[in-house]
Amino acid sequence: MKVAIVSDLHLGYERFYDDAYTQASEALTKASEIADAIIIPGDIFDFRSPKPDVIAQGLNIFRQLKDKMWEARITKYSGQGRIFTDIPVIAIPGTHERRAQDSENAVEIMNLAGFLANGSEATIEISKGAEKISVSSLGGVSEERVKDMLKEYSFSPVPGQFSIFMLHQSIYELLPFSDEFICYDDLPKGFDLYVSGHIHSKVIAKVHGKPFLIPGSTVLTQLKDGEQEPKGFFVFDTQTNEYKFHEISSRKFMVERIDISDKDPSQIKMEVVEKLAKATKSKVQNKPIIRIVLEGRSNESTKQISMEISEIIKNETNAVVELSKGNVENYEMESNIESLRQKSIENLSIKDYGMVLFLERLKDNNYKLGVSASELFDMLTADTNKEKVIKKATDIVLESTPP
Ligand SMILES: [Mn+2]
Repeated sequence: MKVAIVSDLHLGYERFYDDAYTQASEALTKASEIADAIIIPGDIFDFRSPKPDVIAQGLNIFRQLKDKMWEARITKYSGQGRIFTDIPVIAIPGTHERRAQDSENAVEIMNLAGFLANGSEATIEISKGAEKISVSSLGGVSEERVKDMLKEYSFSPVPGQFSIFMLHQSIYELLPFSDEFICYDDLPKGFDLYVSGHIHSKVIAKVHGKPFLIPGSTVLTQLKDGEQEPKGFFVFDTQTNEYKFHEISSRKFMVERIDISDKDPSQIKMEVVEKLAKATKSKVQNKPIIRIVLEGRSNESTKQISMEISEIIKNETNAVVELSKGNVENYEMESNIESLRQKSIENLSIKDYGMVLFLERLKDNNYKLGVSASELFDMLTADTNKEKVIKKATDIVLESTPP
């Protein structure tokens, strides 16, 4: 059976709203043409409570999948919830969709509508002719709870079937900055394929000797170095154990680094002009995004240099250009661990980055209340009404903390 892995569609992502929709649509349509089944390891939506317009985008895309004549079908569901379709499209909620317990997430709404099967904390069997495969999944949970959840559900492969394990979590080997993150070794043993979302650039690794795949997001979100590679999805063939990455036509993103050390502004300006000319040489339908990163040390003030470059950027019509001078001030070599950590942080969304800072701050202050730190973070970011969330969080903290 051919299984497509499409992840982190981020429908509703404000900065590239149209890209998010068209690229998600292209990825899923292409996947449905090539594959017998589609699995989605989280973040279909960019928000925990997507607006009706964004839900409508989701319904539009998934309705087309529903209308396809699938030969493969879901033939068994083992889990606590219920599913309402037998089409082989299985998804789990990710970080961006995760909500406090007892409130419905958008993936469950799609499940209730029968547009996909919510695979969270369940094992789903898909059959095509005589071949049966199974997909076991843990929906995205807070990082403190993930180890307990894995223990609680003690996922195991289905004997005699090609078995896939799907999740949406930070993995320590890829994001080494919290002891709470699970390691590859913490994943349940015995599966034939491991699949995760959450990280927005492509990852190919091995877990317990078997392939571990993250396709990355279908839309540009963070404008970090790792997002320069083409977007797309994996298709895994369970018969041959081979897999292939299929590209989609995503907006191009380029990072151009310019070392400003010992150069005067006119030299730097010229380099910027040259880099932009080169980057926009081939004409494409969607204007590419180019991030110019200034590096090094200069005697000229960076403000002066930025001003000069801003002029060029304003006049560029073939691209969307961004200027970043983050590396100018602190150019000294950092320790290896610190630089690895910084690099990993670059792969996080703003929300996750906020959570990292929040967790670190709590740790520094010896936080030990009855509510886990990331649950507290979730509560505090659940609503835009500050007083309401603070009151609710205080109530829960006081209730659950032993005197
Ligand atoms: Mn994501």
